[in-house]
Amino acid sequence: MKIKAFTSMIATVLVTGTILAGCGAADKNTGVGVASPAPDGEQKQPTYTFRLAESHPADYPTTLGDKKFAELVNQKTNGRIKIEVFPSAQLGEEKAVIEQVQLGAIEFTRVSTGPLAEFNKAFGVFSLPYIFESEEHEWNFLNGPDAQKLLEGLSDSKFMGLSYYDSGARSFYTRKPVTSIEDLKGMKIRVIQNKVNIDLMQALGASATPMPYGDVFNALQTGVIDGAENNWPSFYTSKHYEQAKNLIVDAHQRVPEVLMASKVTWDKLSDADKQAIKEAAMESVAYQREQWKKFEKEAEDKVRAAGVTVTDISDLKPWQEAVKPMIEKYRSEYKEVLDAIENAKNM
Ligand code: GTR
Repeated sequence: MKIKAFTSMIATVLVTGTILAGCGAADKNTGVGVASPAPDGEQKQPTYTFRLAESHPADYPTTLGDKKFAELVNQKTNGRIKIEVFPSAQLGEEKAVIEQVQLGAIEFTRVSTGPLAEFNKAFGVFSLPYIFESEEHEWNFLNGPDAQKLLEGLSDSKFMGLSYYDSGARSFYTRKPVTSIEDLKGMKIRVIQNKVNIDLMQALGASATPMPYGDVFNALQTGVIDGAENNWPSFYTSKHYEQAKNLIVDAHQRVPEVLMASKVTWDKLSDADKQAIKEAAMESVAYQREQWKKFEKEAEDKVRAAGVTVTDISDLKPWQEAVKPMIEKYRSEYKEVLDAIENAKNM
């Protein structure tokens, strides 16, 4: 009797193991599990383990946002959906990750709207310079219906846009001092690869050198580039400030981050699970923004304490004038969104 029970237990384990192994193999690329039959013959709700790719270190504000999101998803699905956050570009550089997400090989990611613009042109609008006056202006827009529409439009590119995260403002940092727009002329500046950034550098008289984020430190060290641009937290955690010790705070772009899922993964989920994930993403935003505020200041203090020369610009006009023609060039393409951004100024 005992032996029989033991044998049937082994059989159950083997069968279950085979089902799980089988579905693991079949769905390896999407990580989507398959409902395993409950003992009474009813279908149990499926359990999933998904991966979320993040390029920043484990304690960076976007990563903390990702983790909060994962925690909320887990809570809302009673532990059925587990999202493992892989920080520090363990799953690849941003562009490669976005391609993998498009294919469904990686299920979730947090990326900048900078590289995303190469996959969904509408997101190029965020790379246009000086279109937001402040954090408040940017978030008035991001919390409004037009920014939401942009997220929804990601489904045309095989993504499911879930929420925006804060990314502050980007400014230039260089090996040699830059104190005015003239000093930038002829300099090789690393940019996130997208069409708008290339035009932006041209408008400022610099030469755009697109390359992955992870290559920038070496490129600065060896002099392949003269400078780059980013926000305080990235300038600090990437250690770029050790190689480019001059920062000019022109705050040319506010390029938000996006939390998104693969459409391949998304389409396999139940409506209830989709809802739980959407809610978790939206609820994680306040936490991410709090973390951002704290760390932005901390990063600035650390960089200043390390001896970086920080130049503030008293008059942004020459910078804004220089880029006017390029903004005009894009006006018809981004008309509706640019109008909405303009309107968000006075909300
Ligand atoms: C950071 C952003 C990253 C990455 C990086 C870059 O601000 O958070 O996702 O896009 O900039 O410059 O490549």
